[in-house]
Amino acid sequence: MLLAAHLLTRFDPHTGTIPGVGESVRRLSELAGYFADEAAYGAALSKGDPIVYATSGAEPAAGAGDLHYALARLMPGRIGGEYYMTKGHYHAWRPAAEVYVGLSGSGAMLLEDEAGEESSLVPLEANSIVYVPGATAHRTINTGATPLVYLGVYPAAAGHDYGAIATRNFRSVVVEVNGQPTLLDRREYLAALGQGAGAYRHP
Ligand code: PAN
Ligand code: ZN
Repeated sequence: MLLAAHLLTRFDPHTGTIPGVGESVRRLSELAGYFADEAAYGAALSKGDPIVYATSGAEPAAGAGDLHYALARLMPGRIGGEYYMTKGHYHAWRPAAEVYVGLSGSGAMLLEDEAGEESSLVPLEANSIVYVPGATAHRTINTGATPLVYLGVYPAAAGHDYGAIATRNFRSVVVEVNGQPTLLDRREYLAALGQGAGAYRHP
């Protein structure tokens, strides 16, 4: 049955908001343990608890062939050298892929396979589409000076598994080096920060 109310959604591509739909907000305090530089994280939090990102989801239907989608607005900023980013996750149903469409701002997606052997940094900005294959951990990073706004579309059955990333994080970090977004091995970055490999929780 076609339910007209579910067929059309208008949104603001500069704010990533859907008029009349509430946002789910992630503040800096909810990202404890995600940023590599613990001293910089503590210092930033002592000054305030800003919104790092906000999402507005739509779940029109939940049948086997249905799709869900979410708009997100990721704010610009850094913790130490590391750019503001999302928590990142696998889909609970591992085969579920996702399509990301960049709407405004500029950033990148950090993608990692589950075996922990491959990391890719793929640009995400207006007029770009990133395909996230199944069984791939995905995190969005804002490398620009304005909010990064994007749309993600995924199977209704995907589900979100945050546990693996919350426990061991991504193997790579994206940090600003000489003004450029740079993909570095987490272990090496932690060593350079003087935090040692003890703070690196990937097996
Ligand atoms: C996106 C993400 C969004 C927020 O809609 O949910 O970027 O990131 P986290 O969920 O990692 O906090 C998506 O990938 N949905 O599947
Ligand atoms: Zn996802």
